[in-house]
Amino acid sequence: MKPLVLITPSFERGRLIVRREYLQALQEGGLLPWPISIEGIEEVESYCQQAQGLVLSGGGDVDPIYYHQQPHAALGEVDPERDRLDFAVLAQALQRKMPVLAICRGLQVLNIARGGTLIQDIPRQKPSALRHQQKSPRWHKSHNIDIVERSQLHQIYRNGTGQVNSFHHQAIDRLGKGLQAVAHSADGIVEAIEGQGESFIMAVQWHPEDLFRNDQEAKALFRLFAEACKQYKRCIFSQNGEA
Ligand SMILES: [Mn+2]
Repeated sequence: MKPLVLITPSFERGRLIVRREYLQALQEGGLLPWPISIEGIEEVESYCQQAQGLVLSGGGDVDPIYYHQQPHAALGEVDPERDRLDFAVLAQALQRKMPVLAICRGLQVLNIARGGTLIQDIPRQKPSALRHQQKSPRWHKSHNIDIVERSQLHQIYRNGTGQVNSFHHQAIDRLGKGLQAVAHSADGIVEAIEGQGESFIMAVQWHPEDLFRNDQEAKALFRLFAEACKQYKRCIFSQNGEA
């Protein structure tokens, strides 16, 4: 049985948007992706009961009210329904110690959920930073990252450095509780975080789903998440005495 993993979509004019690259990357990692809509918000607990992992996908900006700030002039598009869904499903997943893979916006949602804050617009609030909104194709790797040695991510990037794509104008400012920054770009922007507890919580500021076809590290990231989801399933079964 392949593990079912919930994935949050974006909402555009009455449609759910999940880019195919997410579904392909998760399927190739041995997982069955299961998009969850705002229509399921009352059922978030039931969805989580049946899932073995959660993917928070990319998307627009989180409403800064969630981290007690007023909107900066350069804040991008905000979708209150998406915010509500993402925080509701993440809270359930964390409570259940379900494996979480958070991508781009997802990393920011995770950080805020743990009490952290964001730089609302990198170019204006940190003018010396690199370009993090690349204007090259999504599969192109535009900047380097350095990976912290004692981290799960370092199991993938064994020589401590890597190259990633970059499509974000926001970034972590204050880190949330129970999280560790495990990768940075040369300008000091946080590019990946992990949970410090025993459950699998991995978040990256780049888009591995757009790289995985030609990038061994991106493939390995989805495999690592898939492995955590499989372990989570076994754990549930043994708790119920059904294993
Ligand atoms: Mn970046």
